[in-house]
Amino acid sequence: MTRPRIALIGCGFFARNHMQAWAELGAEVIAVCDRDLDKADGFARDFSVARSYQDAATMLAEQRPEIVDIATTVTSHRALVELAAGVPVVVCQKPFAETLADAAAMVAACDAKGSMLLVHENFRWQKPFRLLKAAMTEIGVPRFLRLSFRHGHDIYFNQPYLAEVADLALTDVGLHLFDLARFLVGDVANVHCRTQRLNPHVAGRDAFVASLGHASGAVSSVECSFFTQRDPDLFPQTLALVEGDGGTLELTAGYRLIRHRAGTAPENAEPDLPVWGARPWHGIQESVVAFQAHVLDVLAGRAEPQPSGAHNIGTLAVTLAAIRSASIGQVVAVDQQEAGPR
Ligand code: NAD
Ligand code: 89Y
Repeated sequence: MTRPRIALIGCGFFARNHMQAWAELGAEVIAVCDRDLDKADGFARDFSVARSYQDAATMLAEQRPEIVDIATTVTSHRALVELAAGVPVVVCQKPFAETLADAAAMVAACDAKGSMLLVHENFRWQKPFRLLKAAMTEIGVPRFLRLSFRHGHDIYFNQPYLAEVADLALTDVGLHLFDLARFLVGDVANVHCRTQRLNPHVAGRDAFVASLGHASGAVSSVECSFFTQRDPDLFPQTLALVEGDGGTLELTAGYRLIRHRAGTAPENAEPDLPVWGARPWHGIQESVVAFQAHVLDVLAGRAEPQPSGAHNIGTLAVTLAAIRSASIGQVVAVDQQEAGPR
């Protein structure tokens, strides 16, 4: 089979992981683009890419890729996804959109042109969560989920723009956690959320605690903090506990998957360190490889998008409901029409 032609838009901090993962998978990035041409030229040099561009429209018209990998920040997503519609597979980084209207427009644009749209939602592709999801067949119907992402890692060093985001915790990692909750337990009907602003050096609310009511009647407790002082620091691990009718599973610090059953030893769920990776980011980097392998499967017709843009509208709806709940101090219903398919 010939190697699919991939074009990447946005040559910033996180896109380096995309590029390394495409290389590890033997996939060919034929062109890269950044509105800052020096960055695009730098990527082309570092990753031996034939062409670099400053303008995404020109790149797409000249290169006719089969996959467009959009690795820019959220404000550019709608225009770039609408531009890319018509390419067989379009991948957009998270946060997918700032509003449900933008997200719906992106899904509609891709549907109209026959493109498959995925959101680069890699937390569900992390090894601990792949294992946890598989193990859930052992515990019956899930009734309670706890997810906890709490650390003090200096995320602002690589991603300085995060220091200016008003609802930082909810829109940067909260949406990953809400996607995990939907992946593990199913649709969310309503949410109650409290936010905190803890780090005096950042502008936004950098911690939250949310209680999710699932359509099934299950309940999730989801929390995130970017200002937790502990040594060793847990970044970027998400701790989890799932209780089902027939048993309990837990992901604990140090990437251990525990089956709370007599005589069962913990399973090592630590992601491999990619040859190009670095600790502690391997927890995320390995999932980029897993997610992008899935994108290749989608292009080849071997898999359905996980998650699709349409599914991610529902995750955005939960995130926006959590922001509203925190601002009004009440439980907020997640409109099921806006919540999209599972
Ligand atoms: P960044 O600012 O370092 O890089 C973004 C790049 O996109 C910049 O170089 C910018 O010039 C370029 N760009 C913006 N608009 C463009 C346009 N219209 N055309 C061409 N280039 C354009 O940002 P980053 O830290 O790499 O983050 C990118 C996205 O990745 C963010 O949305 C962030 O939330 C996400 N991210 C995801 C994960 C994850 O685990 N999934 C981790 C980190 C970051
Ligand atoms: O942007 C965030 C993400 O998606 O994963 C971790 C991160 O890089 C910093 O919080």
